[in-house]
Amino acid sequence: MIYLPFLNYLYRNFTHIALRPTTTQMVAAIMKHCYKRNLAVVPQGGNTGLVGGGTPVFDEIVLSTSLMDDIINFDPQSGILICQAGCILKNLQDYVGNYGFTMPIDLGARGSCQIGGNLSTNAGGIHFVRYGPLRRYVTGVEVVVLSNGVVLDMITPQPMQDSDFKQLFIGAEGTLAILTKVAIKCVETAKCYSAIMLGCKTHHQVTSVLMDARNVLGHTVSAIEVMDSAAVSVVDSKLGLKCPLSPHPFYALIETFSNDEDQNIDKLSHILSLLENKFGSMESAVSLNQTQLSQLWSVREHITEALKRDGHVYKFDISVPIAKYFDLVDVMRHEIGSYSSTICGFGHLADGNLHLNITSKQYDKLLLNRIETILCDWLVQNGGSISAEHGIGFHKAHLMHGSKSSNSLAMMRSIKAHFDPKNILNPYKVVQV
Ligand code: FAD
Ligand code: 2HG
Ligand code: ZN
Repeated sequence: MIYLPFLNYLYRNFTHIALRPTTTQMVAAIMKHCYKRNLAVVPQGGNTGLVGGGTPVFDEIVLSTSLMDDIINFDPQSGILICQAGCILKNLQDYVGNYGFTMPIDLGARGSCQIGGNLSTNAGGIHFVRYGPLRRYVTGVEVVVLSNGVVLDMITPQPMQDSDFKQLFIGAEGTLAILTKVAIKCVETAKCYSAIMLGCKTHHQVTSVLMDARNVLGHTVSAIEVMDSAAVSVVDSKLGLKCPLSPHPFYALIETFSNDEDQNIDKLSHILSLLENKFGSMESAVSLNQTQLSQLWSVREHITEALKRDGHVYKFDISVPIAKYFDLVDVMRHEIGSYSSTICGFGHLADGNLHLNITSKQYDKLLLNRIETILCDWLVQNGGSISAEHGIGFHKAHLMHGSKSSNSLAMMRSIKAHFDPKNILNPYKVVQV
């Protein structure tokens, strides 16, 4: 019996069988067998997903792509990378980096998550503000194994215009097919990366940072991240990592990359002076080299890990109007502050993507119900969606009706029934059939 890490309070989360094929043909053979015998399968990449999409709920077989990690081809002229779905993102970043290219996605789980998992969740990440959705870079191509074992090879030597239906499988969270190979257009690497961290006192200051950063940096902006003091404190208390700035209610982190380091620093300093003209002096720290850049990112990138050590984590990844970015965090503190340990907000401000995390000593079903009710009411009243970048998986499936019309849900179910008529591919996830 193989035990799988993560999320073990909510469902069984172990499997009797985990299979680790190395080729598309092996995946096809497994799916043919499972289709014949009505055996349910969970596709699993790096298992870093945060909505319970890649873990079994009852007795599903885990099909892991962790041994499907061959880089098949990289063309430095087109920037197109073709690889198996189990390649770890960081390995791909390093590989194409040798040719002066970068992957059009980056996220904290880069050292474990796989490109197949990134595409299946259509992951966002810290550079979304710069590159936009990952699906945009998938060049008309991939190999997909359907639930009955049929292989669809949509990898062509030259990228085609969108004449196929590959986009259906991107963001499908393993419910329609298993991605076995992908082809992605990489982007050219800029030479210099710089960042500034700013201590902010109010919500209004935080949103002003966003506007000024966008105006000054234009297309050279690569990240606009924020976190509140509760997020920073938990990283300090659980991991001993200190924030470079003194305590503030909020912190903003702006990153830029271009080919001119002096210009980067000048622009970051200009943002600071614009803000200081409006709000008076602000505490800040600017990175002048790679080590300092990593230090500025360190607290932000360790929040997820720190929260895991703070008890049971109720994790919400929502899209909200930017003007109300932190409002829901305040509402939660007011409504359930005395029943929880930590309530914090952080995330990708420029994308209106808030990570609301709440912890309590142990899993409490009543508390979860209360949080979900407050959250859904707030989203209805203020506009927003229950999922921004992590997907729906198992955790959010019962909340889908709040964000999608019944017609949309019916259409999703009929697409699912078409590709997976026996409902053996990642059942219980995304849409309830
Ligand atoms: P898994 O967790 O293994 O699976 C995720 C889903 O994809 C499951 O539904 C699974 O069934 C399906 N799947 C996996 N591989 C395949 C395949 N080959 N074919 C079909 N289906 C498949 N997400 C963001 O969007 N932005 C972030 O900034 C971000 N930061 C993170 C930081 C940390 C520290 C952590 C732990 C997670 C973060 N995530 C973030 C969550 C994110 O979804 C994942 O890290 C990543 O995209 C999932 O990849 P994975 O290989 O681990 O997939
Ligand atoms: C991030 O942006 C990830 O760091 C994880 O999306 C967010 O843990 C979370 O809630
Ligand atoms: Zn995120």
